[in-house]
Amino acid sequence: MTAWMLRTGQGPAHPISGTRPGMAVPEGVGEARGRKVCRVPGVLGGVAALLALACGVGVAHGAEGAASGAAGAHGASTPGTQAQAPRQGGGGDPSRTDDVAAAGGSSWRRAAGVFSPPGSFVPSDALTYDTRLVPAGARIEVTQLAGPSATRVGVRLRGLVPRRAYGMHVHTSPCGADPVAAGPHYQHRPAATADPDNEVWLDFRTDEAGDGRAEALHDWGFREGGARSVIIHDRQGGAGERVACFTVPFGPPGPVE
Ligand SMILES: [Cu+2]
Repeated sequence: MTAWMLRTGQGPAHPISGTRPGMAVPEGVGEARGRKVCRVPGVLGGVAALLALACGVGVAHGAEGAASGAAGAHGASTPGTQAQAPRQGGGGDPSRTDDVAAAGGSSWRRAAGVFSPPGSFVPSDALTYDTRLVPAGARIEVTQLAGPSATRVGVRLRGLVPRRAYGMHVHTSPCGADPVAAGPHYQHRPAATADPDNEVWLDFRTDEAGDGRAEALHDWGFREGGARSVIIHDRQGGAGERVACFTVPFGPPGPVE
């Protein structure tokens, strides 16, 4: 069973949990508390509640603390924002957490998981096909902010090989034991150019601790059900061996259905 929940994550209290009904969520809360600021491009800005959600929740890493979400779910019912009811994710992965929220014409989603090889005793939606490059226990977090006319996808990874370049894209199908199960790259214009404008490329380089992050912004949104995973590759660019996969239910523009 996958839990869909809004949770506080680590660190300071959730910025929304202290907000009374009728109060607008102040922008820049994360900044005021000295945390890393969550930057939302202007084209996606203007939805204060979502911005606060993206800043306040999105900074959490990995799937730790999944049990802390129940209490936070109520605190997040900001006016104009709706937390989504629990929804079945993929495969009954106990290490997985998913969040989803909507405000106005925008939606925000987050999925986090812990990598393990296919066929592991504990099933996972985050599969590593090469444990030298993506060790078992490495973590991934994917966020999607979908506005009416733009989509931002962000990824954070922990526990990979330090100071190494990895390639990454959004793919069309859920992950499977076979790396090819995730299908080809998602393309905005099908059968068109394979480049970062028509596809979602999330190439990144890890730091000395083996952590990495990437972000992609497009002025288009995903087709419903058309984008279902991210694949990590052994090299950057448009191709490369598939070394890991995480099933992510990317959504179309607009409010969460
Ligand atoms: Cu790919």
